[in-house]
Amino acid sequence: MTTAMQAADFIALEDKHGAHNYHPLPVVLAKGEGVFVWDVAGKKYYDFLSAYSAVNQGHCHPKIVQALTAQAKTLTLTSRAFYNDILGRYEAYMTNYFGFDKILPMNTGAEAVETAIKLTRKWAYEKKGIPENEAQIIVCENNFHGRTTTVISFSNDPDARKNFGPYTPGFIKVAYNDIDALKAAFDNNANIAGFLVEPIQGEAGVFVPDDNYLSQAKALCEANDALFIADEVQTGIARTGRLLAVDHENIKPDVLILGKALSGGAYPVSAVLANDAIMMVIKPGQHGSTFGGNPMAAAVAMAALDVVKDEKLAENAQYLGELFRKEIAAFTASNKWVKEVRGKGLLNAILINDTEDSTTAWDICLKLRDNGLLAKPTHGNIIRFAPPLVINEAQLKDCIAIIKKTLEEF
Ligand code: IF1
Repeated sequence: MTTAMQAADFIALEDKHGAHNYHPLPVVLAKGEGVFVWDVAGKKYYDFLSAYSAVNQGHCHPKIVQALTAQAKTLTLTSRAFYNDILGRYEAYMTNYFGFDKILPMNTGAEAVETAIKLTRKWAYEKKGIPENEAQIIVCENNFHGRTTTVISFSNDPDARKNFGPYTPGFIKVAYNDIDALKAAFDNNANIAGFLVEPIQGEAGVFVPDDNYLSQAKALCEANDALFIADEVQTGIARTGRLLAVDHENIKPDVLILGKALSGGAYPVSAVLANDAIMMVIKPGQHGSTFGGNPMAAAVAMAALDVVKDEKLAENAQYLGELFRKEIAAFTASNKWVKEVRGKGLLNAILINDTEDSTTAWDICLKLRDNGLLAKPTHGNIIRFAPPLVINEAQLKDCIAIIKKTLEEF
């Protein structure tokens, strides 16, 4: 009789047979439901990472699982060589839901970012008249937009880019949340095609820009005939308390990038949305993907977005996010480990009172795990807190108590 495999056995398998491109928190998960996950020993945890904001609708949401399994038994993939009976419906659903003329469906967030870059460049050459191969896209310092070679070409994180060169040219970096820096970039460069920005910088450590930064940036793009490209892969789908983070400033991006919770974490689904004047520069055969817009993705994404509306996840994130920040902010006054809490909706982070290279944030996350809450540091001394948006007030208060208890005992 083989004894049940223990956590250490699963970790050993990954260590031996898997690339070491991650350093996971030592916990081995076996089940997820709503805001909870269970490890292989049956211990229950609150998931406060939500798979990097992909599981906004909660783990294994029945409506999403139902859509996934029904489609899986019917038609999983046709490729775009042929039409099928669900892609058009999905495209109509998405363009109506987000208010754009067209959607270009992809699979991962990085692929959608790459698609947005290609679209912006092609628009710049064919509509704006920028000389071919001269297009520049402005990006922000400390950005995170994915792991492909072009995307890491404009990263300033040494881990993300070192020894992956040569790098893709055509990007200008400006300080985040600095309108003067953005204006100077426009004034000092002729061939700006667009400005690619995260409405909140997630991986950098949940940096929320000043009110009106995004609307001023959008105005600068308009004044310079450049595209405002919003990467809402992490901040979108109700995470920050509105359907999109840009909705807090009531601005409409020229190009919208979605991923992660677009599928509720049940399947890789991403998308780029834009109006015809931009999207129609891409002609048949000029861009694509084997799985882009596949029937599974279409079925899952429509169910996942229904859940966002039906269960009022944005409103819930807005209300509980304010409660979370208020409680933790009050706590910082009496606890030496927490210097600051920041965020919007249920995308929050605490700044730990230690140096960037200390293991304190990691050690605190190990204690949080022992106390039944899973979270992970982003950079050095910052711990991100992002539970599924289906969390209720009682559960959130329970989690706040766990966080306070852990920090008091630390
Ligand atoms: C990792 C966090 C990082 C993203 C934004 C595009 C993508 C992401 C704003 C690419 C992906 C993931 C990637 C994952 C960790 C996680 C992450 F901030 F969300 F925690 F790294 F910044 N735009 N973010 O946040 O989407 O290709 O991954 O589907 O790579 O370690 P993807």
